[in-house]
Parts: sequence; structure tokens; C-alpha cells
Amino acid sequence: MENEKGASSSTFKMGNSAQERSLPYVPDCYAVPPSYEPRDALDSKSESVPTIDISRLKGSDDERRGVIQEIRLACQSFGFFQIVNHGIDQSILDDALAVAKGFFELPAKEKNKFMSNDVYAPVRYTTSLKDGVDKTQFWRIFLKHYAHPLHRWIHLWPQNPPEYREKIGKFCEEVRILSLEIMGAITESLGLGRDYLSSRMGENGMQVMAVNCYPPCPDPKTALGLPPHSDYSCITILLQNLTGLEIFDLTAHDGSGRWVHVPEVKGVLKVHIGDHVEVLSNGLYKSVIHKVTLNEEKTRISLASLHSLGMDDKMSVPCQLVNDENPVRYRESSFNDFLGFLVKNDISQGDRFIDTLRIKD
Ligand SMILES: O=C(O)CCC(=O)C(=O)O
Repeated sequence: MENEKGASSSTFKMGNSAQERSLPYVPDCYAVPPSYEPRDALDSKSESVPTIDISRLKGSDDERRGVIQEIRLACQSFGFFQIVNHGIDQSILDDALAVAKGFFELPAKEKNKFMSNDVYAPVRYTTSLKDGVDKTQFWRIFLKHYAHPLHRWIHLWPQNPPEYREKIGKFCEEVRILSLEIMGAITESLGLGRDYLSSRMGENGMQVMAVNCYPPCPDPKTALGLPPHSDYSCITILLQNLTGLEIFDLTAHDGSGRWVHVPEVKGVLKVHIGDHVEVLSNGLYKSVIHKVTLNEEKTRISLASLHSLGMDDKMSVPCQLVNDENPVRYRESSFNDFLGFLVKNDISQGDRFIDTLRIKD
């Protein structure tokens, strides 16, 4: 075992990764570059993470206006907010987390049926980000699958645990309805009206589920569950069973930023602004940079539901948000363009899709 300490990332391919085998040490290729500051930069002023009572979107005009204003501020400052009173029953959230955990506890033979390093596969089980390819490895195991329209994809999902399809399917349906409501509020907050994207995200939009498992790590100061990155999506709605998520507050310390620990409060969902809302807002809203830290004792499970336009539908800057002072700041792009980026780039080394979209002055 010891001779694997200094092994390169190609030694730890999916099915054989250090985290799947619960190695009692962290191999060198899992050690993140010092610039990632896995622990040291942590600022635990978690009370500063915006929390929004989303039920007021269905209230009086004044109440709705109030929530839209809170969403606008959260998108401008953090690109992130938590939501309470979202209307999804606690039992649906608990069941989804439990059945996801159940999947990762299955014997390797069962999980390996879905094993794939093909980022275009509609269902795939893998580890890290791109096993054996990326320079740095991450202490994560995950299952990714498409989820909308449900009837098109659900028959490809795991049948084991036996309730996987039912419980995750229910969660996906509920979260999708919520995502449309939140996207309506976001486009309204940009002055585009609440239906600006409803047909493109409604019937034809994509929903991708990342079902993540972060096993206990023998040295959480050295490795990360996921490196700093932003999501390609319009928004991501996230459910977690434990803390570990940290977001980067770009506005803190006169623009040098700080990491903010996101607390776990039962029933609260997290909303990440993704790259495609940064484009939609012509840079007014920022896609949130976030990372996942690890702990030595407990397995962390998260369900990240990523919502975007259809596979080839391009997000571009709306003409309503362009004038002489605000020229178009981003090139148009689709989810498919993001997948092409993912194949060619190494997110573990800080490559970001949004950087490829920025139009230089
Ligand atoms: O586990 C988390 O909290 C974040 C997951 C995430 O960022 C991802 O799946 O891209």
C-alpha cells in the first residue's frame, strides 16, 4: 500500500481510487496546490450567507417585489443564496439523501455497471473529476445522470437500491418546478420579465443530477472533495447532509475575497448562480466559485441539480441589457459547448468555462 503514496493520478482510476478503497493516507496526487488553501482561508462568518424565504414569491405584489430585490442583491454580491419555505416536503429530501447514500454503499460490482469517463454519457458513475486524466485527484465518488424529461431518462438510472428511481425521481421533479420559479424571479430581477426563459427552460431545458459522495478522508487538510469551480448551469439547487460546501465571496476584503463556510440547516436548500446566468445578466450577476472540504469521520452526501437551457440552445446576452456603457461582455454558448470544454480542459488546475466566454475589452 505504502508504495502508492507517491503514485501519479493514473494509478487511481475509477474503481480503484483511494477514496473507494478507504486508503488510510492521502496519496500525493490528491494533494491540492497550496494556492487552493483548503483550510487556512476559511472564514466561518456563516451568518453572512443570504437566506431567502421563497414562499413570498407567491404572496402579494409587495411581497414578491421584496423577494425579487433580495434575490437581486444575493446574485450581485455572492452569486449564491439559501432558500427556506421552498415547499418541498422534508420526507422527499430525506428519502433522496438516504437512497443516494444507499447507492454508494452497494458492492463495487453493482456501481461499476454505470462506470464511464465519457462526459457525454447520460448516466455515469465515476470518481474525482476526470479520473486518471486530471493532474490532481479529488476525494469524491459520484453518479451523474440526466433527469428531464424524466420519462426519457429514468429507465437508464440504477435499479438498485430498489427505491432509487422513485425517490430520486420525486426529488428531481420537485426541484425542477422550484428551479423554474427561481429562474422566473431571476429574469424578473434583471428587468426581463418572469417568462423570459420559461419555455426554453421549461419543456426543453436540461436537468442534470450530480449525486455526490465524499467518504471520510484521513487528511482533510491536504485533499479536497472538489476544487474551486463554478457551474456551467443557469442555476444549481443543492441538498447536502453535512457541511463541507464553501463559497468564495468576491466582494470581501476590497476585492481580494474570502472563503465562506455554508452551514447545514435541515431542510434548507442552496442555490448557486451558474455561468449561464452570469452571461444572461451581462456580468451583473456572478457565477459563484465554490469548493468542497472534507472531514475525517463522516460521509458527506450532496445532490446537485443543475438547470440549464436545452443541450444545443445557446445562452446569449439579451439586447435589453446592452447599451453604449454596457457592451456585450460574453460570447454565446450551450451546455454542449460546456461538455466540449470539459473534455479539453483541467478544472482541477483552475480552468473555468466562463473565462472562455468573456469578450476582452
Ligand atoms: O457537494 C457539493 O456541495 C458541491 C457539488 C458540486 O459543486 C458539483 O457537483 O459540481
